[in-house]
Amino acid sequence: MIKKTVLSGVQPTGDLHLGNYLGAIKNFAKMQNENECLFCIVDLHAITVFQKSEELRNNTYEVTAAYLASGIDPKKSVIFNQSQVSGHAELAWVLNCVCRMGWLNRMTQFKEKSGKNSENVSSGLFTYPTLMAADILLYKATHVPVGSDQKQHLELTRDIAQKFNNDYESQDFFPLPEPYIEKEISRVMSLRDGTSKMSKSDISDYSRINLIDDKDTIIKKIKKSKTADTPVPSSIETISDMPEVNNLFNIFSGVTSMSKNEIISIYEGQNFSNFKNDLSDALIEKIAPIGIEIKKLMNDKKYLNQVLQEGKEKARKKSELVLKDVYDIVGFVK
Ligand code: AQP
Repeated sequence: MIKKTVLSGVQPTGDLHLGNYLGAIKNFAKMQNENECLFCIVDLHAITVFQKSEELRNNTYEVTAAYLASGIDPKKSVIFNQSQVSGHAELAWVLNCVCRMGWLNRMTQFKEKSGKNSENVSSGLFTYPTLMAADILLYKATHVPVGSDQKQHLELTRDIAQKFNNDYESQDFFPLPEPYIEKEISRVMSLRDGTSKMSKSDISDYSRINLIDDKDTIIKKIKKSKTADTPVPSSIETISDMPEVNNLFNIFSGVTSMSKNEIISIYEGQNFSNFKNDLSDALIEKIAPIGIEIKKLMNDKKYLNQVLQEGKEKARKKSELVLKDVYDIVGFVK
């Protein structure tokens, strides 16, 4: 059986949260046994919005530690930071020349992140999706585990790959990568507003569960999370119309193996406090050990550096072969 090549990345832009874990990282560890996996810390993406250098460095170590603490094994998967493999930036330039302005203009994440300020954000934020396409195509990755917010960028990656193959008459040179998106929990929402994505950059720490939150903090945040004045509803349909409640049900289901119907059958008709107590317990069981391990690893920079160093060597080796072929196809003289 031919192994799939899996690639994904997380930006070192702050403390990782439950959305990053359930939407993406949790799936990384599951995929590493049967596939060839590369997981990067996408520091080049992080600087599309200004980062203080000391914080960027620290966050890069923290994402590395979070990968390891979530079960990614550096013996099975390649873990590296993007800036250390120059092929990402080099291929991104070639793909910038393949990608059309009109395609980038349609990207909703750019519109959301730039808001009314689009004249004043970095041009890197605008071309972010072509760098993401380069991350994936540099390894000819076939599968990309991401949260649903990245689906549009994945579709663009496929369009760019297809156009490169057509323009340069190199049929099937780049495979068209498939997104791997968990259906049930592909978009974890804010604990304060069930219509906004849980996000590192939300100014309220009460909007998210961070992977490094301790037991008491998790309990406090779930206690304060928005629900309803009514008892727990008895049908999925009613819950679907209540964004914050629906989100807590999705989270409950994501950290246990219970379906939403099973959870409803336990709590229907009760007030929300029992539900919240049990949700906190489930989160503490799943998330707190990861947080403890992240903190332990953060005190062992020597080991984190060693993991990144070894990952860099492996990623460079693999990427150089693809980049060399790209340069040949494009017609760059060696
Ligand atoms: N709320 C979420 N629900 C499900 N998946 C999510 N992801 C992020 N937020 C959620 C997935 O996590 C992976 C890494 O994301 P990222 O850190 O590279 O960038 P992001 O999507 O921009 O995450 P944030 O937290 O919202 O960061 P800021 O606030 O800095 O923009 C991706 O696979 C993403 O889908």
